[in-house]
Amino acid sequence: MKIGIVMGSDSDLAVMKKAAAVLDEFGLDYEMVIASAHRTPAEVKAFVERLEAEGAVAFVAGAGAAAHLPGVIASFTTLPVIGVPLNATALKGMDALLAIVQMPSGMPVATMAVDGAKNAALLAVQIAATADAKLRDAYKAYRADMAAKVIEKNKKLQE
Ligand code: RP5
Repeated sequence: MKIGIVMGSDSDLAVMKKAAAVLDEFGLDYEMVIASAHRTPAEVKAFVERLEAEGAVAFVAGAGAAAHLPGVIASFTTLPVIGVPLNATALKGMDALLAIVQMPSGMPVATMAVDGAKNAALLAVQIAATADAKLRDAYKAYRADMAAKVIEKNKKLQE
C-alpha cells in the first residue's frame, strides 16, 4: 500500500514535506515527486499510472497559483485525490483553493485548507486504514493522544 505525493514546483516542497512527515510517522509507504500539470504533463500522467500499477491507494497533490494539478491527476485515475492549495502568489492561496475546490460534477477532489498538507496526509492515512486494521488502530491512538493533550491543557488552565 502506497501514497503518491505530487507537487507542481520545488517551491512547494517546504509545505508538502509536512505530508511526508505524517506518512513517515505512520510508517505508510509513499513516493514524492515534483511534476507540473502545465510544465510537465506527460510526467504527471506517467507517475500516476505507475503508482496505480504499484498499488497506490490515494494521491496527495499540492499546487499554487492556477492549481490544476489535483484535477489533472483525478483525470488519470479513479483513486481518491486529495488537493492541497498552496499559498504561492499575491492572492495568498485563494487562487489555488478556488481552482482545486471547484471541480466539475463527476470529478471529485478532496480539497484541504490552504497549505493544509498535514491534514491531506492524515486523510490519506484514513483512506489506507479502511483496508488495514493496524493502521486504523494507529490512527485511533493518534486521535486519543491529541484529545489527551487538549484535556491536559484545559486542566492546567483550570488550576
Ligand atoms: C504552481 O505554481 C506550483 O505548484 C507553485 O505553487 C507555483 C509557482 O511555481 P514556481 O514558479 O515557483 O515554480 O504551478
